[in-house]
Amino acid sequence: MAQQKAKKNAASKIEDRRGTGDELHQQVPSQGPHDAQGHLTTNQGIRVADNQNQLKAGPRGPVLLEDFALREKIFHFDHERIPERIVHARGSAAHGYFELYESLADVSRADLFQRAGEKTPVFVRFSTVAGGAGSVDTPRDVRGFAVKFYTQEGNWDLVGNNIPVFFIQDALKFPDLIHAAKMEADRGYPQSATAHDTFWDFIGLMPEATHMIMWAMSDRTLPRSLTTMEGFGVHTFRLVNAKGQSTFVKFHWKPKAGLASTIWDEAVKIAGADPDFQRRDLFTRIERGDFPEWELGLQLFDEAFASKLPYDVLDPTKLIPEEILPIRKVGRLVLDRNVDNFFAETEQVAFCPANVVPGIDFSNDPLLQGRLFSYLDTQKSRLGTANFHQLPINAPKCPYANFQRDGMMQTAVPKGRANYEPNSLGVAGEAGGPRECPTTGFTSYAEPLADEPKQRIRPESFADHYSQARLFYRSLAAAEQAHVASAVVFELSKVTLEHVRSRVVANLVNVDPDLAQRIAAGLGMPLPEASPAQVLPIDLELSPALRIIEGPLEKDSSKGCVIGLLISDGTDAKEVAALQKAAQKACATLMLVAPKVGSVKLSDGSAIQADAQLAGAPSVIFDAVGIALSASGTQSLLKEAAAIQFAMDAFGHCKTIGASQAAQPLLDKAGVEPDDGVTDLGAKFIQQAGQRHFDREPKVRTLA
Ligand code: HDE
Repeated sequence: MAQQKAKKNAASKIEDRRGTGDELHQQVPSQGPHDAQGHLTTNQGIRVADNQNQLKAGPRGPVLLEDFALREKIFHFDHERIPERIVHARGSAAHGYFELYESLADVSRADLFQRAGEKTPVFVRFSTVAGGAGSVDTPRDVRGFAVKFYTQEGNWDLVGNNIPVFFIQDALKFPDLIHAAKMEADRGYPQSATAHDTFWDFIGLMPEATHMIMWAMSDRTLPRSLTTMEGFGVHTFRLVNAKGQSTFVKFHWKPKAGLASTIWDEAVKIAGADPDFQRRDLFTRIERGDFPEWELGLQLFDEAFASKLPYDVLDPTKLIPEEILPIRKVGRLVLDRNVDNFFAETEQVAFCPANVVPGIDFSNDPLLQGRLFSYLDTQKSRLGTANFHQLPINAPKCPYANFQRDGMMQTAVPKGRANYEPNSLGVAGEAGGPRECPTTGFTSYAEPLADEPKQRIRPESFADHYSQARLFYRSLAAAEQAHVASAVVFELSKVTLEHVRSRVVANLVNVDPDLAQRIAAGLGMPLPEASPAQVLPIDLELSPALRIIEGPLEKDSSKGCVIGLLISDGTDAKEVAALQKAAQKACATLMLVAPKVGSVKLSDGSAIQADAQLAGAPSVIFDAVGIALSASGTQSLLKEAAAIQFAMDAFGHCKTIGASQAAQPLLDKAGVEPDDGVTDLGAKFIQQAGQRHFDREPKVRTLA
């Protein structure tokens, strides 16, 4: 009786909340592997008696067609896959919240920007662009940084990247860019790599891509962790306040953990050691309570400011340096909950730049305008129905209601006769369905439009393709410039067509003749003449804020670092305990690496379990490495290539290395030379764990 009553209550609750996002969450049936009593059932709710054997005519006889449990199970399995995203297929995501520092009512009426201290739930998906869903995490590639804010006035999606500019100025060129970048049409390779003919052929013919190419060839496309990269909205957007006044805005995400990247050789080795390196890193960080955090920064400006800049703010290949327009930090984004189900959330989430809330609006950036069409369109193809907004991860968390009806996979059960508006079927106390809200609804900013002819034309203000490429390159630290030059040499060395190489280098002469010369020398080719530039580049004031190395956000603390400590039988027990304590104090994670995981006998006779086996935990997966070996431990590991490589790679990747005195022969064999980043296992080791020692780099590799 009580049970019946509870059931009835639940049913009427659902009815009361009809039309709200919450209700849709509740309507999605539980997809656990069993019913409420813990029984395994079919999708029709029929309890399954045997999940090990098909129904057969006798123990060795043929399988019977009537075995509905078998057919249902295999049928569903056969259809488990959906098309992957055409770009950004490989992604990792988490839940969290955005917390506002101060009211932004002066510039925006958006509800999430009104009350200091208020938290808005978010879902964030990071991605690579070119590779398929099963590709590796660390190719040289742009990273997507997409944030869905579930605000009280509907969903706002800020679908950005970790680079503040883009390859092209006009959305019409996007399919060409992506076709050129992805695996080549006839041969199906290379996957998730831009180092091939078709990509560079396209780039050489599209000088507008040059600024983005500088970023793509820099350390920005090799983030160490998804948590150590910036995010950018890229386009200029608008904020609109309650008085209808508009302010232009550029959105920035600044990582609290600082900026850190890998070295190319390291990224390549990580891809082999752990293809899921960044996905695992994000997941385990959140599991252990080390919640990734970014601050939301705004660059706010008006038409008058924009008109004084020597470039167009509607051109997505341009940025506004922080030194010229400071960033106002207005809130923080914290990721504190992992997904429960990768497919239901990370895979089925659908971001769309057209999802804006009242108080946030678009600009006329022609790339943004094209994006406004593309996302909904591709998602219909990917998720199979126009009702994908009903999926729990996509549904707003505020009430929503309209007269859109039916369609494939409709999960809502709208009631009543009226499915159109206006209608006059409402009875007393009931409205006959939802109605427009002229005051609180979304209204587009009433931008006055110029009286100009309809035409296909690129504005002259978009014509300078080189000045900002030069600004970026020249603003970098010397080590980063060397990385850019070497990256271009690497990529163009994979290009088999000589005219393609030559055209790219000719474009780069316009950026910086010295850079072009370094690249030409690295390729063993003569320096070509500069390609004809539509507009000759100018020297803009440099922006040191664009650097990672020696830049304002360069990671230098050990917080959040993962340190690998190589131990073996005989390792000093006190040293291990002291390092564990120091790492904990520094909010770093110390992972013990040993030849055998099960049990390592320390100097005091105690036994300890390692976290990873040496062969499966090369130093590339750690931010810094320690080598805590006894004399006998060192002797036995001198014959172990993985142990030598452990130290050699840490040195080659400019990481901090701490080592016991007894481990010296191993360091010698690995070619580790003394420098500032090579220490004993004392306090300095843990303190320096987050630092890279780029002064060392010329000793370990020839850079262009
Ligand atoms: Fe996207 N982009 N894009 N893009 N984009 C997609 O939408 C597109 C661009 C970005 O984690 C697709 O659902 C066009 C810039 C991210 O699910 C698709 C143009 C920026 C994600 C699409 C651009 C982005 C996407 C593929 C040029 C940074 C992944 C799957 C006009 C500001 C979101 C999908 C996620 C995904 C189209 C350019 C960011 C095809 C036409 C610029 C982070 O609709």
